[in-house]
Amino acid sequence: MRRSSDVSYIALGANLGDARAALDAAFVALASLPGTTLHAASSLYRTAPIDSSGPDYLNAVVRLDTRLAPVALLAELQRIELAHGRERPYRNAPRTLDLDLLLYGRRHIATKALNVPHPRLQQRAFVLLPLAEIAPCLSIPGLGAVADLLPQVAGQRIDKLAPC
Ligand code: PH2
Ligand code: MG
Ligand code: MG
Repeated sequence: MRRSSDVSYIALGANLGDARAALDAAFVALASLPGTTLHAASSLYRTAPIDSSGPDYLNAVVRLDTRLAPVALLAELQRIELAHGRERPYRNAPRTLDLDLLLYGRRHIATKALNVPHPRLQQRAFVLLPLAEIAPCLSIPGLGAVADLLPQVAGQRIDKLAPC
């Protein structure tokens, strides 16, 4: 495990089964990762599927401060997805749980397994709104201020859920 901590942001999404239970369990699983602190969690958002199908999604974003290297963190995200019955029958299929590594510090990573910043981040209200909620002053490497990206996704349906 690496010694110093890095700030990473993870997008959570689900639209099959009990999506709220899956996201609640994922918050706990992420907070329990080795060398990792859950620093902030956004509200839950109900969102229209984008380039996907099935029921509305529930989405959220968390900030993790982690000593895990990016590839180790990705492996942990995939392990949690699998523990929640994630299947991949086709691209963007409805899913029980999706955990996407959006940002890892100010790193640019382009490998077969991992692309950071997430390549479609700026096209998606279900990512940008929860991200802006927990990191309103964030500057995204290569894209600039998160607040400046919001107008581009203003047409997408997204509703913040009440906390209880
Ligand atoms: N995830 C996708 C594709 N489309 N749409 C919504 N609303 N929420 C998602 O999490 C989502 C999506 C691919 O991961
Ligand atoms: Mg995704
Ligand atoms: Mg994914």
